[in-house]
Amino acid sequence: MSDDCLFCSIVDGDIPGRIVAERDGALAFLDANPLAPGHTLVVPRTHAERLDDLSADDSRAVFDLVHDLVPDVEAAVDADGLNVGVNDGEAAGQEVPHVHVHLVPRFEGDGGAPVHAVAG
Ligand code: D5M
Repeated sequence: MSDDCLFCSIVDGDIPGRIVAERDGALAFLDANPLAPGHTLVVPRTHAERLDDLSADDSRAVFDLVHDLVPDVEAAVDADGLNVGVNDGEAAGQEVPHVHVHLVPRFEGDGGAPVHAVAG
């Protein structure tokens, strides 16, 4: 737990989150400002600001949960694909300094940008 960390507060149940899945080392909840229906965030339970700060166990917990959720999130909103990504560091657009993986459902013809266009 880190004081004043929004996602630690969700992990600890101090502020509400729309929880999608829970594991020992990781938690998934719906993004409060979704880019698409079903936009989900996966976070480590233990505070880590950047990917490089994650322990190997927490990294496994987070990315195993991402892997398991991909088909579930896609099916839940009948999406055609997903963008899966991390804004790692302020320069990359990270606003909440607690590692989180975005799973953003995508739909044929939705007009959104692919990840490779982000810095293009
Ligand atoms: O993304 C931070 C993401 O966190 C952004 O998509 C909004 C989301 N967010 C902000 N507050 C909340 C709460 N309270 N619940 C759920 N989701 C939230 P970043 O990659 O840091 O730019």
